[in-house]
Amino acid sequence: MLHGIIINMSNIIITSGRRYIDIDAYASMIAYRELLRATNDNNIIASTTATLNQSVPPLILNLKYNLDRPINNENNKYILLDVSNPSFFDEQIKPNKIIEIIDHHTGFEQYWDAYPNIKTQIEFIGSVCTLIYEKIIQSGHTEILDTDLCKLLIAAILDNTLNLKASITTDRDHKAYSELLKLGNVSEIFYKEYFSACESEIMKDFEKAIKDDLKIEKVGILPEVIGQMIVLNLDKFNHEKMNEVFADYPEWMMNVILLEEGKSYIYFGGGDDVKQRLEQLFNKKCENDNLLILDKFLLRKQIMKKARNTLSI
Ligand SMILES: [Mn+2]
Repeated sequence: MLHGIIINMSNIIITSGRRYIDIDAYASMIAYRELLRATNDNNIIASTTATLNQSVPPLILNLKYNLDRPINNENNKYILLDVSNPSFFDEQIKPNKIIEIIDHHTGFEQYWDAYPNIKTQIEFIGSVCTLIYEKIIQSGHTEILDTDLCKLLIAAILDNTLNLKASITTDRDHKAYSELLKLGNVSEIFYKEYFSACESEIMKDFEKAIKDDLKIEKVGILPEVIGQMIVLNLDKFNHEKMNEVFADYPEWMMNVILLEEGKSYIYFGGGDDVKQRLEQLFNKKCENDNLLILDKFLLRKQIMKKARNTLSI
């Protein structure tokens, strides 16, 4: 008898992207770990070597579920979530030890077709957490969906679909969201709590948050410098500080997405010329000399795409 000695057991490491990961990666890694622990005898670990970004505020870190420490072992097998582009994999992974990939970023489906031994699910959907939720339901292990695990999954769906208002949001995301609210007995205003917590993190260093995320690129008739910030509403937004960040740029715009209203507030600088160009691009009159409001929000990448397409006409 070999009591206490574990034979033929692997560590299965659930991980995600490198450098920075968001709430979708964080929550899906934890929830998938809980599912595999309920269905599998291996040692299941959810770990990252990346930094958690502002979408994982203390509100989330204080829930009862957390990530594990990375374990280095030759026999580790790896599952990758929320990433399928091999250039972005967590640095701890060994490429020949990958057993499964689940992602919602498209583009690498064919690449993975060449590796039939790796189980791959890549679907264009709002959040990887929606896919994990569906796996939990299909497995019949709904008992693992307690309030805290539901909150993790809900927060990820809210973040990745921008309060379920982004165009990438599917019916499956809506379904997962509403069922998770019920299963976890989570309040319908949890979205406010979650987004406010993220905003508080951003507002700790408002200027840095804008500067670190600037796109400086000449696209069509857009100003060359474009910032973006996603907030619940304008309550904590500091217009003075925003103007300071852009003071040195002759032309700029800042896409402030208001999740509650579902609108983009496009602040800009650069005078009448920029004003006219933006009015032309969006086919909409400005509110005043520094603001244009879009009734349905657009992400910066969508605005840049629109400007590129307009250019080619
Ligand atoms: Mn994601």
